[in-house]
Amino acid sequence: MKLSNFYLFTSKENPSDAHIESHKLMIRAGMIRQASAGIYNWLPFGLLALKKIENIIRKSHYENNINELLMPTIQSADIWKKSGRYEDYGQEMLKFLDRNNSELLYGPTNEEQITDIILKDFKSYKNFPKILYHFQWKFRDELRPRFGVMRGREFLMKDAYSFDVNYENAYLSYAKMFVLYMNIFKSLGLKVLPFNAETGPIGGTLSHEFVVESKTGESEIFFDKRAYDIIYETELSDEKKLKAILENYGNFYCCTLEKHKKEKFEKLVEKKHQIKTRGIEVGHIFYFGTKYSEKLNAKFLDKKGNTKLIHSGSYGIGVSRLVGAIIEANHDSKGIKWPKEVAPYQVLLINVNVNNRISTEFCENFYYKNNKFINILYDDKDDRIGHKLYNADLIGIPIQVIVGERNLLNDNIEIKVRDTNKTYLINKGQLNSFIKEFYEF
Ligand code: 5CA
Repeated sequence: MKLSNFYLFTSKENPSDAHIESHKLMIRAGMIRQASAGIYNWLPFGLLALKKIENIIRKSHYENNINELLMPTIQSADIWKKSGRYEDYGQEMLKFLDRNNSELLYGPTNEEQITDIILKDFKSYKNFPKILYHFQWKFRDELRPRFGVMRGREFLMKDAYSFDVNYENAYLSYAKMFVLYMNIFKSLGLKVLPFNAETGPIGGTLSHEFVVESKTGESEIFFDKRAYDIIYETELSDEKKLKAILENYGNFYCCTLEKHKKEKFEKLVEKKHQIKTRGIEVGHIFYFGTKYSEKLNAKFLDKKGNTKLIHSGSYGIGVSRLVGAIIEANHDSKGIKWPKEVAPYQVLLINVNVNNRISTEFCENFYYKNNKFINILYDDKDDRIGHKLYNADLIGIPIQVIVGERNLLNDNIEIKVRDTNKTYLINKGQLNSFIKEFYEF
């Protein structure tokens, strides 16, 4: 993309209503703009980041035989009345009538909707196990929407739902999603810990929250820092290992405020390993057994021909919140530092002076030759170099390639790696291999 074509409007001013760095930077880097309280327009740069994250998540589901579908944003009140949550969910649910006076709602989550889909299809134990998921915008009329996309009223969630014939198998699906989610967060370049958590309005008996440490996070967390040493990588088909990971993880104290017991924490965890801090919840998973299948009558025939209730769990990732969380964990005073895994562009090619024939010729040539293979944002605008470099640090593309006549006359090019803020002068012939090495492709 040429910057002259890109719809990118950055700003130097810190928005007065933004209190955390990720919110300020998302506004200043032209990623989002508020439409109304807790509701945002995703401008092209923001949307690129969101889609990048979405696609990384999608890929790992695809590789593990997990089905993507798409349920609507608008749901019928009928299924929520059956589950009992139409009243229980409270004021966070946005309810309205259509022209025929049918009661509708903007989905805050999808346990009822997905159960209503699968109960028409699952007949026999042979149909199990299955996991389905979608990416969909949710609406929750939060009392205090704040921190930009961190706590929005409208937000993008990736929610998955598992279906099994009994507790043992459902536990396995839960362990599979637990490990899958830890792997996904790692591939997004994020350091995440799972915490024992309350089940809240979703219900159920088993639940974990996935949290990124951050002083500005909304959750209070208490944990044994050795929990970071657990390795979660395993084949998701290896049932024994999956269960072992979930159980082994339980060896370390990791609790959110709701589950935290001060005496237990101090007794079980040596002082030097104790961490009390705050964090951002980027995912939350639940095992709720037959809670919804009972209410909505979702059954199947077992091997002996007996009618049984389906066992389920649900697994959410806050996709739009992740954009904020990634920036919260990766920035400095100048701007964003995208981890290479999720960067909306891989390279920012900066033409120091667009009126200079030598630098322009090099840039155009490099851009047209490589744009198909490397994701390049090409700053071809007629701006002062100071302004270009200021913007480059603000939008945080991992590699800045700075092309000016003076260096080119010595066959050199300047590169700045945004993560370390280190600059390198390299021979122009080595540019491609520098980029390839950096991204390991
Ligand atoms: N149905 C279950 C799991 S699929 C569910 O709704 N879980 S949840 O309520 O915990 O939400 C899942 C994730 O969505 C949270 O971990 C969080 O990352 C994100 N999320 C929840 N509320 C908001 C919000 N108001 N703004 C942004 N993200 C949110």
